[in-house]
Amino acid sequence: MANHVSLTRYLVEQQRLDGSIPSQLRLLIEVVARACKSISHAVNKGALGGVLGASENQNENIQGEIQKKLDIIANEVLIEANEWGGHLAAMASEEMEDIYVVPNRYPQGEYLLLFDPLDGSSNIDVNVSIGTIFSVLRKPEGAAVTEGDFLQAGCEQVAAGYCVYGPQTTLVLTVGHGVAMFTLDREQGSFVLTQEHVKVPEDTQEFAINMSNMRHWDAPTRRYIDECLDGAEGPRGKNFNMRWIASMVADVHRILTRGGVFLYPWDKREPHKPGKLRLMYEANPMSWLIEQAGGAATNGHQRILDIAPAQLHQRVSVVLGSKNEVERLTRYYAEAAE
Ligand code: P6P
Repeated sequence: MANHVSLTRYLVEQQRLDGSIPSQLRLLIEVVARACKSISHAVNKGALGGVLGASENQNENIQGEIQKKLDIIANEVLIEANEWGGHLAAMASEEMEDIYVVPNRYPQGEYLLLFDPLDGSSNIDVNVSIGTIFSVLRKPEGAAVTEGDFLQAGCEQVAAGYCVYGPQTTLVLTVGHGVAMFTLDREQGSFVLTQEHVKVPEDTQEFAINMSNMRHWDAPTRRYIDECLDGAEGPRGKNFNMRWIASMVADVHRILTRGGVFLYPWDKREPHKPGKLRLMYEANPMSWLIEQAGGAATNGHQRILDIAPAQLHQRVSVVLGSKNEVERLTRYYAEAAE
């Protein structure tokens, strides 16, 4: 079906297959895709668009990170694109402390949208790939939407994906029946299906981790990476390559494209934090994509999609990618706990 099939046609045909994409969800995904197209145009302008660098007042987001101009632009684009359509009840964003309830002047829908509007934003000013990550949940039955309605495990997602702004702008999506990739055709101004039934090889010789944190890691992570570095002469009997783009969207896209294992583990720098990455709008959508492509995703101890969230912006350790590597590291954690 990958012969210049548009995103809309793909979603309509998925709906025909098994009714898994009600019209409101199809509209939601199409609106998010159009917002990503706008973000892509803003990112591509770079210095010419006056959008590089930190935000005017250098304010920090809920994560304690200085917001970039493009962080704020991307967040506003997603809010403005999605608030009026009648498909959403509320939104949550890495860039906003509280949820954003659809204003009363617009119809309320049955879905909740969560996003990291521009992940990897430290790479914006050095022209390295960044991206938008999104996750869709159903709004629980009941009265007015609250933050508690968002606190659902990742296995409750009904759609998840990201848009990577790199040499190509590519939207990667799952609605629970595998992973499909759509490349932005700038001449047509639309996303075109360029790959479906994406598969992550179960084995790999490529790991992604920020090695500068090595002295802060716990024993299982240290054991796993040391064995990779020992190469063919070591217990793994094969050599490993390393990549670290410091942009989760770019690292995950590489893993979905050619395999690999991505690690952002707990470390001693901030021992009270379970990890750096955020569960609800980074780890959950990326973990579902990876599992839908035949990979695995844990926090070292349990399946990420089974984690019951306690807070909207809570963090989590992440090990995801080629199934056999994720299972090996998760086994090392279990052995260390014995
Ligand atoms: P570090 C980007 O800020 C991000 O949230 C992920 O996209 C990325 O994988 C990670 O943080 C990079 O973290 O500590 O290597 O800069």
